[in-house]
Amino acid sequence: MVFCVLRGLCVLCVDQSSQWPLTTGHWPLPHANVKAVSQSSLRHTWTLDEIERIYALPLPDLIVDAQTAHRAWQSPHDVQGCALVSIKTGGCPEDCAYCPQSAHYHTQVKPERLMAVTETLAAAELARAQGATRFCMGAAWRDVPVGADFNAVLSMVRGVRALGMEACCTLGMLTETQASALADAGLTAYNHNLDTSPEFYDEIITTRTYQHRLDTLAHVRRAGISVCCGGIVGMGESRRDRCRLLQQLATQQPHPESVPINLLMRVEGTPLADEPSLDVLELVRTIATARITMPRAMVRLSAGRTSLSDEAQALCFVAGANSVFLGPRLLTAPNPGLDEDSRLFERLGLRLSSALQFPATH
Ligand code: SAM
Ligand code: DTB
Ligand code: SF4
Repeated sequence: MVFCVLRGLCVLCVDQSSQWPLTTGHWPLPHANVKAVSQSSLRHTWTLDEIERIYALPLPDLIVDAQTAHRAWQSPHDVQGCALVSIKTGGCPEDCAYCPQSAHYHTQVKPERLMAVTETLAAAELARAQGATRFCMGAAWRDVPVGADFNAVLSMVRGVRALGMEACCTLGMLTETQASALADAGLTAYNHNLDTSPEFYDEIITTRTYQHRLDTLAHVRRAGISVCCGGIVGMGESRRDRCRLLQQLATQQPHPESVPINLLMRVEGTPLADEPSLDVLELVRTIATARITMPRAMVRLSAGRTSLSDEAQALCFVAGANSVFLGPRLLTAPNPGLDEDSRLFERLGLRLSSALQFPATH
């Protein structure tokens, strides 16, 4: 076995008390060996101080550690392609300060009713043909309405699974009963973001609490659905807030299976429209720290890619991002087109993975 070349000097190897990173120096290679290591060898005890020290490493050291973790736990050249469709757009009663779909703000988004099941499944089929393995359905709801709309969502989930794709939903708050109905329909993953640190949260959202979000995540987990949970950077939060968000995620047991990192898209009409742009290297550091502290997770470079150069995106992948949304639209905001992405992946020597993260029973 090969061990970390920085042994003794490396910030991760010096923590001799932890199970993960491994106590004898971290990340034996090749990654195939390490994949067999059970969930119990991942660390869930990260302190804020530890996360801040990792985040603030000299950039080359941070990247080496993130790449080492990436190669130990992930297939280094594969990128998961997820497709996103807004099945119910706009008119949301929540006041998330970043969101163009909130009814509290005047944006270009026109509210739309729930999309038909057939239309949704046609979009999923197209996404599959374009290389996506996961289909994510987003609804601008505070919580899921019981009745016909929820039944339609269950049909969408069943239909997406029947296409051989992973199905993900993001529908707002969920009760335990709704989570188990989604699980019974075959839902692979549920996306519900913590968005930011508990301390900064009230600056961004006042209509639901951090605890509400944690409760929904617990319901998802209990139903046996995989958790997709991350946040947004660039909303005016401090570096400490970004580290606190990562601590919230990395101390969950188990870690979220997917961690979307969104770069704020400043949308006209929202309170954050004029927020100064974030130093891109802060996004890179956030991704690298997510990769190091949650090495088994898919770290998704999510919203905001249209404002990044190819070189900035390259750094994000080098820092451990291994998933993106494919196609020219996210929910309501733009995203790089398929041609642009295939040119980018070609330039970087990366490929869209055809393997499912959860191939069998989810
Ligand atoms: N209504 C559901 C909810 O809030 O959970 C699902 C949809 S919501 C749009 C999903 C996530 O998109 C949010 O939690 C946020 O992280 C991200 N998002 C929304 N608007 C964004 C923006 N302008 N820039 C970056 N990320 C954004
Ligand atoms: C996530 O974390 N990012 C995606 C997905 N989960 C649902 C959504 C990004 C939304 C960007 C703004 C928009 O398209 O309206
Ligand atoms: Fe509604 Fe979700 Fe947008 Fe918040 S992020 S306003 S909950 S659609």
